[in-house]
Amino acid sequence: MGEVKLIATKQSLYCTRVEWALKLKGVEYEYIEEDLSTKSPLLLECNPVHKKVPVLVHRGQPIAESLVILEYIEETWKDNPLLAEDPYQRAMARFWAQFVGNKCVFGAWEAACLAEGEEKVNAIESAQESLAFLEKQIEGKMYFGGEGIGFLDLAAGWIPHWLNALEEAGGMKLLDAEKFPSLHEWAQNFIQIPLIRECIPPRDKLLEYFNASISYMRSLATNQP
Ligand SMILES: N[C@@H](CCC(=O)N[C@@H](CS)C(=O)NCC(=O)O)C(=O)O
Repeated sequence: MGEVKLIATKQSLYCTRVEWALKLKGVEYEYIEEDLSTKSPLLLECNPVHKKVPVLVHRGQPIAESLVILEYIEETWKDNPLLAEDPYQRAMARFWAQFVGNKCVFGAWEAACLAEGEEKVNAIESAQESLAFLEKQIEGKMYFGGEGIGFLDLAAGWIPHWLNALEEAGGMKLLDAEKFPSLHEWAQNFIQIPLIRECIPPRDKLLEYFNASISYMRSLATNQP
């Protein structure tokens, strides 16, 4: 299928979901670590619109945006399908994957960045409302994809590792095992899978990154006129 390159950073949940997909499909690829503090000419050339990682380059053609890349991988390498045959189920997997990015990731980030207070309590409540929707999706199932890891599992795969570190850095608990028993169990199982574990960044590095980012965001809020 030709040459595959992944421009990425190790700590990015968006990049890791792409690495997971490539590994699940058994696709060989060259990993190119990007330094986001000094973006490389390669990244700027491959993703001039957003200037973000991940970018997958297949046979010299760049593809950006992690969910778009997942779909490309799914359409290009047919082994170990990530999406069901049924169009409705495919549509639902895409819908919830977008929801994870738009509501769950951003909701958790917003709650983490707020210092203690009423606003933080409200943000935590709102982020948990989003997680409650995911809880409904995973109830009674081993994976969001059913019997095996699917599209939505990869999109939600940041929960066990990234969210866990973000909770510590942000001084909050979102994935409460009692409130979200099925999601909690899925997270515990998902992160134990060797192929999944293989790609995750060290927790201490993630925590360091979150602590620094949260301190910065809180300092901006404090210094607002
Ligand atoms: N919606 C994008 C988000 C990608 C993203 O936010 N990447 C971050 C790293 S986690 C990035 O490249 N940030 C650099 C920047 O914002 O300048 C996706 O799903 O791929």
